[in-house]
Amino acid sequence: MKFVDEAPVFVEAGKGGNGCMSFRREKFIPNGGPDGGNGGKGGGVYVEAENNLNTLVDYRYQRKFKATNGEQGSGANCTGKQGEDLVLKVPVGTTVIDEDLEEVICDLTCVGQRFLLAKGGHNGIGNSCFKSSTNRAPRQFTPGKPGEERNLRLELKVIADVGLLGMPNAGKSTFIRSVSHARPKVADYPFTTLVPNLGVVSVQQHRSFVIADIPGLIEGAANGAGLGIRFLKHLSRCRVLLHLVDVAQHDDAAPVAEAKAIINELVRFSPALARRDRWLVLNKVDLLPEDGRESVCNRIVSELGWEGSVYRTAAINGLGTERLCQDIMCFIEEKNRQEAEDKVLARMETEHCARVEEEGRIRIHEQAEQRRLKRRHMMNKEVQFDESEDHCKVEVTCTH
Ligand SMILES: Nc1nc2c(ncn2[C@@H]2O[C@H](COP(=O)(O)OP(=O)(O)OP(=O)(O)O)[C@@H](O)[C@H]2O)c(=O)[nH]1
Ligand SMILES: [Mg+2]
Repeated sequence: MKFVDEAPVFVEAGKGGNGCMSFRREKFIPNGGPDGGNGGKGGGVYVEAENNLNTLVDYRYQRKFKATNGEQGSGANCTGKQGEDLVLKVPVGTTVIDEDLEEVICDLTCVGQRFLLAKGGHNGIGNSCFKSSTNRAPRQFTPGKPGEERNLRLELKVIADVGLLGMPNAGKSTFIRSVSHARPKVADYPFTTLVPNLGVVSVQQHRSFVIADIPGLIEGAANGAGLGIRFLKHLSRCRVLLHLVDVAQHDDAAPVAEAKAIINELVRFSPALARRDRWLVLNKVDLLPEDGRESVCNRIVSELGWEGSVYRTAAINGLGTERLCQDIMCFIEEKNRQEAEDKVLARMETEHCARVEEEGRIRIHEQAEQRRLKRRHMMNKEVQFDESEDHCKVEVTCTH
């Protein structure tokens, strides 16, 4: 199935049904009086988080969603039928943004959460509601009101506790395969992974966390190189990031240079994301000679000036991965405990996530804008080129 993590949609709630103007007309009942019923309310548009959805692929082709209108009221004081609500089912982790106001409307973080996106129009009032002692035969009635309309953008962020970060071929997918039951493709060429993959790591019974493998980053990703930086948004809610570095490369300087490039891209994407807890994972140590392993790893750490946690792993055979997973589990549990006890901390964490998302959104938007300008520039160039070709042809025909 195609992984779609962004979709623009247009939602329109149903219009309220008109009120009815009618008078009771029956044999032997003179002056039956007004009996026009009210219209039905228009249906609203809701969004709801569903458990067994993983992508926004359902919103890729259908972009317009309209709830049904309320029906018109009728005689004999009959109220029109209400419009049916429309519920857009989305995966957990979806954020709904108002495109026109650039405002987050809601964030669906658990199954079953539901939000109203567009309110159905009010129903019109029938003439029987206007009767009074002084107005016994009212001819007034009101029309139904139109439903709300909104231009929205659905954005999905996979919900994971741990995010993998690194250059293509660093061994991210191999790592997730070795610690979970996820089976992303692994190959020795760059950009094997094109969409995020999730895996559940079970450390013990009832102790597990979710890990996300995202496509590799390269230098210049913030300017659109490789697959760009848009997948970094999936790391915005992770508790900890694992920065995987391939330590066994032909060029001794490459691991440090690549790690610096990744940090640079991370900062350019979102300084708040760069401040998240990040652990350095020196992968592929099995390819280093056993006696020189320690010194190579130490050199990389010191050249990077890394002060946080460092792990040495060989994802291909599971060397060092178990201890790393144990430490991650303890770290996540400790963070959860602290946040449960300290509400201020929990609020700061939520605000931090929101900041990462906001910064990321701005960056992705800028990148999309740059791409659009570039494309327009190229098209203009092509048109100019075509025109100059036509001139040449004309000149040739003239000389003949
Ligand atoms: N020897 C050795 N090879 C590894 C290790 N980890 C990964 N590899 C190999 O490195 C290559 C790339 O691994 P992947 O897991 O696809 O790398 P990735 O980071 O997911 O790459 P992209 O999906 O392209 O971003 C594969 O040929 C793996 O077999 C390791 O610990 N030791
Ligand atoms: Mg991969």
